[in-house]
Amino acid sequence: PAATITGYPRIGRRRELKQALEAYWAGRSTREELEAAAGELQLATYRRLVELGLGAQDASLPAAFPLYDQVLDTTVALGAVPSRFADLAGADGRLDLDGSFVLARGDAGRAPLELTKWFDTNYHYLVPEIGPGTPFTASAGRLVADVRRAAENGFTVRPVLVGPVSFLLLAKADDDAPAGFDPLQRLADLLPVYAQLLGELAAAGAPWVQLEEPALVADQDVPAARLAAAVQEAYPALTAVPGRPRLLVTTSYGSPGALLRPLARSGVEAVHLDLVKGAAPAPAELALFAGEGAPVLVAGAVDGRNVWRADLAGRLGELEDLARAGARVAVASSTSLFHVPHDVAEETRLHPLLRSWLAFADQKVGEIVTLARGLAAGRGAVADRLAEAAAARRSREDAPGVRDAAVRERAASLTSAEIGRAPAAVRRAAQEGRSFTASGPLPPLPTTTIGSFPQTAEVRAARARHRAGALPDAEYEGFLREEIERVVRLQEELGLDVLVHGEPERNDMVQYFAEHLDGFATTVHGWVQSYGSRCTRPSILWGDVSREGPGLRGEAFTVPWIGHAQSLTDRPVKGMLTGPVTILAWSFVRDDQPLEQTARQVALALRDEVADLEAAGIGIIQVDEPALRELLPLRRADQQAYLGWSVDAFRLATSGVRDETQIHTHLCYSEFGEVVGAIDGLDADVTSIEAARSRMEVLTDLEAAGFSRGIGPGVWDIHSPRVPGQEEIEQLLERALEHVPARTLWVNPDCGLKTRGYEETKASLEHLVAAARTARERVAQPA
Ligand code: THG
Ligand code: ZN
Repeated sequence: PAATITGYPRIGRRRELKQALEAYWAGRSTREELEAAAGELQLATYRRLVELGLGAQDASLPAAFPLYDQVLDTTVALGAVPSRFADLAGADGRLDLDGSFVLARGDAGRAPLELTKWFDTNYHYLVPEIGPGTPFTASAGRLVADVRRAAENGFTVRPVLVGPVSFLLLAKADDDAPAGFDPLQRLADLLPVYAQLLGELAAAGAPWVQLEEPALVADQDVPAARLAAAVQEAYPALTAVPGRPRLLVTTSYGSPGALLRPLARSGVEAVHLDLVKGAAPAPAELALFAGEGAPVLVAGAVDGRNVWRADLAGRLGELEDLARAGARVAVASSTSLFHVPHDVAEETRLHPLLRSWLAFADQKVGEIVTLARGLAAGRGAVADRLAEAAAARRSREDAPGVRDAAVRERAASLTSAEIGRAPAAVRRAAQEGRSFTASGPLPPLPTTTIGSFPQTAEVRAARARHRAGALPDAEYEGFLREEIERVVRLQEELGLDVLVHGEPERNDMVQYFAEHLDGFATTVHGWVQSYGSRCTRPSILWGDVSREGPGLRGEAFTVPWIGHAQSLTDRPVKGMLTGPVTILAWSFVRDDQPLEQTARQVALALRDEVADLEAAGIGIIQVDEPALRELLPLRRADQQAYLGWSVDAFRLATSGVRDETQIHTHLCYSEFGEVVGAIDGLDADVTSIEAARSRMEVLTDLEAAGFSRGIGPGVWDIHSPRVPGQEEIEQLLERALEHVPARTLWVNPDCGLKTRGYEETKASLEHLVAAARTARERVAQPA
């Protein structure tokens, strides 16, 4: 195909897949109804893509419709059933749809597969668990059914699987595996299963199959030579399969570097490169795509991860260069388009000028088709499209708000004094024993929560009614104030030491900030899958950021809620903000300046909010950075620079306060080991982290790094509805005290309580407070 995409949003323009899945899980629909809804969504997608210009019969349509997750689907297709789920497999060793949902969601006795971030994105995949004895059984049923359904409706499609090398690199060793086992050791066992799948797909009428190998663009724990050997083992073996379909191997999210050569020389018919995140191929790499028998270079020229219209003329120039060097070139998206929403035409409430700058999935397909036509038929054939795209980009350059002189001046005139606080020890002396409020100083091992309290159906309904105009501002505000009061009283009853207001006014920890800062826009239908049926609506950061925009007047927007909570109680209420890096990570960010510069602007706006909270008498302020690890570059060589600016942005946001004001931060979803130095560099007085599930293992890393600030390792895993017992929490605290001195240990859950119910929240927090009291008595005993 001359034009293709490597994937498309699966959730549906109106989140039809989410509704169908959740109805099925809730027992409100049958499996047949779920399958019918999913099948209809597939056909609607093909029809739409053909309408947008992709070929109906040349295998340019990817058949990539996982109901939950693409890695899970490959796990199922390979019959790689983890040992702890072995009973779910049929006599033929295969998992059916319900079995796959148990892997995804767990059941009464079993935790689901672990969810982990997919490369440097906000998508989470289900981690395969592979041991020396994990069975592999080709299970092509769903893939074949998808190919046939498409064919019956006139579409020749290209099935998609995670490729064998990435599948094993994305997996973890299962619980039964011996120490030192690494899933890549199973490559030779896996290849015959892929071979069989390829054969069955060819027989079903698929002329091409897409194998995704994104793990090749990231530095791995596995040595580079071993990776190269794995590629050299896998792909020649697959291309030797008789009667196989043609193979397209994709390498999204970066550059495969030295692994490109063995891949391109393996006999596969096409290799996809990400030309947005990755570098343009060097001449020696380009040569791999020239001449008899060379693969097609599927050029990922249109950004699959961001929402800006492409510079079509510039991109076409690059494609022409590739073709001139002798490569056979097809045009594609840089990654699957499932990282962006369906269609910008749905966003009728966006400012028309901003809307004219944007391309969501459907617009991007149009761009790809235009580039392919321009490449084949010459620029003249697409001159009007190129001109339109150029005009949109020019209008962005000098539109009001994109560059704000005051914001730029402020960011440019920053001095290093503005990102530093007094030494941590000086601050600790000022904070220890301080009476933050009339209730007196904090006890040792103070208890607190991460910030959000359960978002009940009532809270969500009130927000929805307010948004729809059915609940007047004053009534909505009154409702929120009552909700805050309820949450404050509950925390007082539970005996927590540092309270929170519970965040009932916030829909999402980023979107809420985007709605209150200048330079951001939010969407109505711009849902993007985060995991399974869960979605977020990333905000669009399009201009210079400040609190000073029209309608904002520079006013603090969190102080009214947090200040209200503080007015209700003698105990200290912790102010809650989302940090600059997380705001960037979970938004679509402008692409016309370095991320570092955008981070600084967001940090300055937050710095103003921090100052206002402090001035309003809030003595403890938490700035969350759960996504700090997420943006960590996939190549080690790039990581230091990122950690430098991201840590600076956090410090810029938080360092404007007095010594006695205590700054907290919260991190989660992380393999902390890689960013321990950065956690220390944030220079927060207290850091709460996810730790319950790993039974405090992360403390070993922090201890080894010499971390000496306040630390709150989570003692309640809030990702599960299970209520931890008091004794269990006491044991976790005892373990924590082996690594952390009592004077710096805090007691808190793993994460916010937004997704929990009140019943388990009350019970768990009762146990947490009681366990902290017991531990406190123990550490108070003179040694
Ligand atoms: N906000 C944003 N990104 C995130 C998280 C977040 N990324 C990481 C992590 N948290 C992802 N987790 C979730 C958890 C729950 C939901 C989405 C992502 C969720 N979404 C609702 C749904 O799909 O039904 C919609 C929420 C809404 O109405 O706004 O439950 O916290 N940005
Ligand atoms: Zn968290």
